[in-house]
Amino acid sequence: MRGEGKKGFSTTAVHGGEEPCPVTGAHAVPIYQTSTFVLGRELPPRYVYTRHGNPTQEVLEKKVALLEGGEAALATASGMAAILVSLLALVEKGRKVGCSLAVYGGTYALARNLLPRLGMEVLMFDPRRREEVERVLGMGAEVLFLETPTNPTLDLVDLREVCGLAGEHGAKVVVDNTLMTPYYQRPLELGAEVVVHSATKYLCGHGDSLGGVVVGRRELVEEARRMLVLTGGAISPFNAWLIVRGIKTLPLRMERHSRNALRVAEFLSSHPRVKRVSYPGLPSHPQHGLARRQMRGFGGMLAFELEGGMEEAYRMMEGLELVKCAVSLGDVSSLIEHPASMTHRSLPEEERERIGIGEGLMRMSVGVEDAEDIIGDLEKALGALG
Ligand code: LCS
Repeated sequence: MRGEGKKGFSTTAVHGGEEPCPVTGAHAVPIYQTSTFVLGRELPPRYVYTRHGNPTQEVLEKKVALLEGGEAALATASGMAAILVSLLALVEKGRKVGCSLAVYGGTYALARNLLPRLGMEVLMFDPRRREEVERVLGMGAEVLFLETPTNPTLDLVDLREVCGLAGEHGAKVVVDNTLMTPYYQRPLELGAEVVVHSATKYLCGHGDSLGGVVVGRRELVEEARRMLVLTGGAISPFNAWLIVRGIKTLPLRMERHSRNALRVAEFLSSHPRVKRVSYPGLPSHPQHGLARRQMRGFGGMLAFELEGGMEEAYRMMEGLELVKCAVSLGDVSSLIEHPASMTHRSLPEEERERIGIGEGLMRMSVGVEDAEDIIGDLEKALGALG
């Protein structure tokens, strides 16, 4: 990860894309909380209007581009905006795009309901199965969109294999790297064309702002920027600043999230009320070998299944005190949710079942609290199920 003349990841997380303010010498990044910029004779002007670009947004863009190892990046108002403009930049009207079934429910709904209205032909597929990847490529998909690990089931997609197959067909792969972050996984190095993020999650890290990022080659990012200017998904300078601040501690937080998640996964695996635990860091995960090759750590997300279905899932969540029932993830606080009725309710039941989202499945974003306290809370709530 350390190239000629390049700094290490943690140094880049703290300093990348930043320089002292040339006017005041301020060391911390200034928040340019302005919608517009006074114009002179300079053509083209450096900044015009915050929907087109803003110096605080630019720091976030440069930092994430460096961390992902991409040429350029675009900051957006949310992860959904990042996904939309990256696909608008890559897929022409009438062309085909393959979208993984195993993605965040909002992404699924975007692919099913909005992209076809914009003239794209969407082919849903399961990227964990080689024959399905070959099927959609054979049908003419020019772009494949996927997440790994998948949300909420924490299955993995072999990025080298899928990007290799796509390359043989002249197709490009867009990877949503929200769950792992560039600290643990760098898809561009494995052959992806574009990386997108919901920066709302681990990049921000504190659950207090929405944001997104698109990373890739400069021309592609500039085309995504043109799409963003037209669709209006600019990030507010204050949210960009919160995410810049969050990224400074990304390596520290990811290590703690990961360590805590492994302990929680081990605890849940040994609990009699729990049928199955999915965490890439557990040797029992069917793709643990791939996880070790493809990722530098295992992250803070896990999924587990209760014997008693939805009723038991809700009873368990009601018994928790420290761990909060909420959607979203990547927060310093531990969060838990029920995908079938919350994040993934937009999927038809048969598609939910196909990708492993049963009525008893719970998704947990393990926070950075003391592991003993998180486990104590889970133990009490599971114990109360009787
Ligand atoms: N990609 C992934 C992997 C996500 O988990 C989410 C949101 C998005 C993109 C969209 O990002 P946003 O626009 O919200 O910044 N995931 C959520 C979740 O799991 N629960 O609530 C939101």
